[in-house]
Amino acid sequence: MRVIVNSSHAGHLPFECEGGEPVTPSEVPGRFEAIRTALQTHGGFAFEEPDPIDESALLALHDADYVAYLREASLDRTVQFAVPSVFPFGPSPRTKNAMARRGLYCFDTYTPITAGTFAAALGGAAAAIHAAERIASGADRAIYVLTRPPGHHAERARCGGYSYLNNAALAADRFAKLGRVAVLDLDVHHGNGTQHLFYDRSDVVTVSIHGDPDQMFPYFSGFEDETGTGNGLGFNRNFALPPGTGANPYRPALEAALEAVCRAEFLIVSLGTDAHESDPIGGFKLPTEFFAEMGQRVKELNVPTLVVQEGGYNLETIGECVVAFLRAWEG
Ligand code: SP5
Ligand code: ZN
Repeated sequence: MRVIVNSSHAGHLPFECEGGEPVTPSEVPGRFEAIRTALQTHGGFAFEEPDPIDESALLALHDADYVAYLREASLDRTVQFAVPSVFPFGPSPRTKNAMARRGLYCFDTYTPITAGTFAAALGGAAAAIHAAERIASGADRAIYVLTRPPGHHAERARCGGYSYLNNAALAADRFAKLGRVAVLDLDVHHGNGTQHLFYDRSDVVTVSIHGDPDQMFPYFSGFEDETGTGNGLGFNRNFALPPGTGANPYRPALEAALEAVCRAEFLIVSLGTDAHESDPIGGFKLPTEFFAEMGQRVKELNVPTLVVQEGGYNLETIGECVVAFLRAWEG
């Protein structure tokens, strides 16, 4: 299987602030290394770098002023970590003040902009777009995109949840020019960014299985009554499961989600492995074998598939979960 790797990831070294306190960051470069090592050890994966993309490729889904903010905040080294202290709610703020912009373009304090953030995020978008182009051209039937930071929480003009640019959504938007698209989000956190970007569109079906937002991040999005709006009504599905969910209660949600995406001509899987039983922040109880089962069920849909890495924070098990999922496409 072909793997498109975002080597620019390594410059993104986050700091994580929770409840006003610094906590050990979860979204670290070691995640990428652990997955790559597991894929190499398993064998059968061909690694490839993407061609660089121009920033303008992001504007299909992200606002130009947001992209400029990410670039400028990464270049501005008067602070080590750009983290919001104020969130300017209300009518569009008239100030261009740096402090106001941090909160204008971000919805949490988990998602700092550091010196390497923009380059790392841009590399992830390049990897996803490159993979989409290979699948669209028929060069590959399935591709895995190995990247960090993740993307599925990123909205049109807001970062959050360790995500800056929505890699999976950028790939989906490419595919949408060619046929029916579905995004299946298996990260334990709701893919709020992906839902938001396609909420009023019928050409990209968005389906997410995740921890109940009443009890888990991102809290403001991911409820089951969010089904789309306007032309997109009926084209978004959420499966919100309680914390502690294991394989048996997860399986019916998976089957319903597969039914919702099976008519797509192009499929994108936002693969977080943070629903694994060992994950330090996920709280679900899926064993490694269940990742193999999920990969197998997705493969059986027999749709060209782009698997994009999202979350997953246990460095000891993230690699085996990804390998288990991708094994279905072997040989
Ligand atoms: C892509 C993805 O999985 N984003 C998840 C963002 C969740 N952020 C909230 C995590 C709160 C956990 N706090 C404990 C931090 C210890 N490192
Ligand atoms: Zn997650």
